[in-house]
Amino acid sequence: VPPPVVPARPRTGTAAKVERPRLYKVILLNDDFTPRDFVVRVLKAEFRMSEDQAHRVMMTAHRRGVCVVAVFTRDVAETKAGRATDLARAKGYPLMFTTEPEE
Ligand code: NFA
Repeated sequence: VPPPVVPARPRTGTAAKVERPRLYKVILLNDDFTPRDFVVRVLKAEFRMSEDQAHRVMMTAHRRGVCVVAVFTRDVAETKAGRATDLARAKGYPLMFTTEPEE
């Protein structure tokens, strides 16, 4: 009969290092056409913001050109930015959300 297979005891000092996934910012871009109320509605629907938070983010982008909406893993950031941009496109507005890596 073959000898039993005994798993090797993990060596000390070689524990696998766990790295945090890189995070991506979702960025709201200002434009001259999308109504303020619609921007607020999209922020509330796609990013689960309160009326207050959504209004502040919208006004920051309106005044400064861009505003960071939130940070997520890459997949979630790209999905949310795409869905939010698509909601606007469906109404004929040029509203745009982009993503970029942190740091
Ligand atoms: N600038 C747009 C307006 O005056 C509002 C807006 C804010 C659009 C933030 C896009 C992003 N109607």
